[in-house]
Amino acid sequence: MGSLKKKNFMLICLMFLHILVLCMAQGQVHHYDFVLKETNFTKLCSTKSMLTVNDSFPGPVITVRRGDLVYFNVHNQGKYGVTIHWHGVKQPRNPWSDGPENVTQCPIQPATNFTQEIILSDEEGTLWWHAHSDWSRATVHGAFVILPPDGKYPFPQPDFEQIIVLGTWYKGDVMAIYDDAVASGGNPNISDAHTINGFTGNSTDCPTEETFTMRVSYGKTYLLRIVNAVMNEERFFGIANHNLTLVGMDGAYTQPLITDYLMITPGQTMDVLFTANQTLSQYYMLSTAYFDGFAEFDNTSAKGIIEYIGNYTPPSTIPSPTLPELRNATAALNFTASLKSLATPQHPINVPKNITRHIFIAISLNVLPCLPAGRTCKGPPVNNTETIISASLNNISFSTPKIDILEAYYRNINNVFTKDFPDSPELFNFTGDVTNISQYTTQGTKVIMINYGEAVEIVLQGTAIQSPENHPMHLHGYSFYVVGIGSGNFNNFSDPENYNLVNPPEVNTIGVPKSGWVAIRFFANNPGVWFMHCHLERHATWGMDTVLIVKNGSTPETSIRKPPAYMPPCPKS
Ligand SMILES: *[C@@H]1O[C@H](CO)[C@@H](O)[C@H](O)[C@H]1NC(C)=O
Ligand SMILES: *[C@@H]1O[C@H](CO)[C@@H](O)[C@H](O)[C@H]1NC(C)=O
Ligand SMILES: *[C@@H]1O[C@H](CO)[C@@H](O)[C@H](O)[C@H]1NC(C)=O
Ligand SMILES: *[C@@H]1O[C@H](CO)[C@@H](O)[C@H](O)[C@H]1NC(C)=O
Ligand SMILES: *[C@@H]1O[C@H](CO)[C@@H](O)[C@H](O)[C@H]1NC(C)=O
Ligand SMILES: *[C@@H]1O[C@H](CO)[C@@H](O)[C@H](O)[C@H]1NC(C)=O
Ligand SMILES: *[C@@H]1O[C@H](CO)[C@@H](O)[C@H](O)[C@H]1NC(C)=O
Ligand SMILES: *[C@@H]1O[C@H](CO)[C@@H](O)[C@H](O)[C@H]1NC(C)=O
Ligand SMILES: *[C@@H]1O[C@H](CO)[C@@H](O)[C@H](O)[C@H]1NC(C)=O
Ligand SMILES: *[C@@H]1O[C@H](CO)[C@@H](O)[C@H](O)[C@H]1NC(C)=O
Ligand SMILES: *[C@@H]1O[C@H](CO)[C@@H](O)[C@H](O)[C@H]1NC(C)=O
Ligand SMILES: *[C@@H]1O[C@H](CO)[C@@H](O)[C@H](O)[C@H]1NC(C)=O
Ligand SMILES: [Cu+2]
Repeated sequence: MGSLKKKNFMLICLMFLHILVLCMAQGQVHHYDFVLKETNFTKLCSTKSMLTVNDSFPGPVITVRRGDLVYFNVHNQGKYGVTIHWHGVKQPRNPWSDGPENVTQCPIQPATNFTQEIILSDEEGTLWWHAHSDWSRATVHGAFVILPPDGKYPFPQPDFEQIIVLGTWYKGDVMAIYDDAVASGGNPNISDAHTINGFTGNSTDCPTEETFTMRVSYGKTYLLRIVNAVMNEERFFGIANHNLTLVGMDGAYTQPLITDYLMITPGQTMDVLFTANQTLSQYYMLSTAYFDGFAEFDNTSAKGIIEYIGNYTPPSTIPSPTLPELRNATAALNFTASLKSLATPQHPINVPKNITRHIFIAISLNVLPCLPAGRTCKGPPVNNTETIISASLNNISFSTPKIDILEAYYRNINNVFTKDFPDSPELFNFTGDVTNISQYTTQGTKVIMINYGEAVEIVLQGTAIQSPENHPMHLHGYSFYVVGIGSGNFNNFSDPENYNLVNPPEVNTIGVPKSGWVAIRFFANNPGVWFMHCHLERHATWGMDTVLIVKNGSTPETSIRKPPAYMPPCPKS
């Protein structure tokens, strides 16, 4: 699993408002090689070739400690250009290694390699890595575990740990599904199954398929490190007859939350304890879809088995947990609204209280005209006119450029992006009757410019245009505090009065409730070019994305680092 060179290094501290923001770290240096290549896999009794890292699905687990420095040399032995993103790693001053295609780098072309430098700062818990180009992340992803430096958790020490990666399985070639959807302008084909650690579980269609099984000893406590790598639906998750205690999320600790189900969105990670103290037997671990929109979706569940070690007759029917019904937005919001950060002196939080930059972003599904003339499009017809499906933030559907925005920003290359993403949308009754609001959107590569050190609040407002639904919004380069969440339209007067500024959860991805809103806050203390997007892959493809450029501060320590000697080349403009 890669060589480990022990070498101490120091991360420079960034001071802002007398608060240590990106903390001093003294860690080890690790080197790993990732080999991207096509590998044959057989699941659901059908074989396909797919892109993997080192032949594995899910990919290799990387385990390091808080404050370590990790070099990944990504060798592309596949058929097309790819990039890799280190999801939830803040990468202080180092957007060069963040990964999103044509935002911070051009693709790593076949037969080339790119070494990414991953700078861990205050992240502790579970994160993950995944491809960040087209839909390649369906098969290219894995867990990234960041242990406490001294091995001590701020909760009772578990006896064992288990990684749980929730994934999506397509019998077909994911790249072909993506290409077809882009060509037709319609909904992409839905997936065929959901996986737990790569297992689809057996079914009547394919009884030979194996089910993920976790053997447990009576009386022991287990830490599950859950990664939601699913492509297009949020998930409910639970274990029959066992409560779960959420203790961490997105690489930060939470106030312990005892629950019988989780609602975890694509892009989120959750660290959960459970104690094996029930009658010796087998119990299902279950992940079901949570999907509250109008589109067709893959409603298959993924089952794993918790199997007690010992002498007993296996049950004739393995008990399943009772999870909320697939469309239960109330149950989803209840879980998300219950999240709190740990906020102790050992694990402090730093919530901005005096906001200097207010941004309001309306999130919509939309359509665009079916062009050029003569094209056949499979978007929803509007006034009997064919359309292609689109999506937007503040009514701008993000157009991905052909040269990365970071390069264009750093080297002052014109005509790649514009700096005019609006701080607020045109007003309408976002979650009310939208029949008179045009479903058509505009397109552009518009970014949000933010001054270094600004105390930022972004209100993310879901809308009812085309299909009101939950949107897991993810921000690169930062984690943020979710200070408020609710249904309906955000009220600028009454809602801030109910903000949680005491122990709001600190995350990198948050599900904006169906026809609802969330308010997030962070200090703009990490200069760089940072992608922000919905982590439902179809929505990101349709343009539910934008970029935050946090400008340099006044010193070298508050400015973007120099680029590495080698970056994957972009086409000549
Ligand atoms: C991936 O495979 C390469 C070559 O087979 C190997 O050198 C490397 O250590 C592997 N990386 C991981 C993370 O397992
Ligand atoms: C992968 O499977 C295809 C059939 O789906 C087969 O033609 C090919 O030879 C296989 N490749 C390897 C390396 O096994
Ligand atoms: C990796 O890429 C660099 C820069 O293009 C090149 O010099 C080097 O030979 C490559 N190494 C491997 C192992 O492919
Ligand atoms: C799946 O496997 C379980 C045992 O692990 C068995 O009880 C069940 O009958 C199998 N289901 C199907 C549809 O093959
Ligand atoms: C789960 O927690 C609830 C509420 O705290 C409690 O009523 C219930 O008995 C617990 N169930 C188990 C199996 O521990
Ligand atoms: C099982 O463990 C949980 C978590 O520690 C605890 O709340 C519950 O009371 C225990 N149940 C039994 C039957 O011991
Ligand atoms: C949705 O979940 C809530 C809270 O868990 C529950 O009270 C309600 O009955 C559920 N609604 C449906 C339609 O299942
Ligand atoms: C979630 O639902 C439980 C049980 O109905 C309730 O006690 C709790 O207040 C709700 N929490 C939130 C944040 O809505
Ligand atoms: C809030 O920030 C503004 C702008 O930096 C500053 O002028 C003001 O004094 C601050 N207010 C408080 C209460 O800190
Ligand atoms: C649909 O047609 C009606 C009647 O001609 C018109 O008023 C409306 O603006 C059209 N809507 C769109 C979105 O083009
Ligand atoms: C990103 O840019 C490359 C050229 O570097 C281009 O081939 C590719 O299509 C672009 N990706 C997207 C999603 O537009
Ligand atoms: C917005 O729409 C909702 C739902 O139809 C309605 O209850 C509310 O009164 C509307 N708000 C305004 C300001 O029109
Ligand atoms: Cu979305």
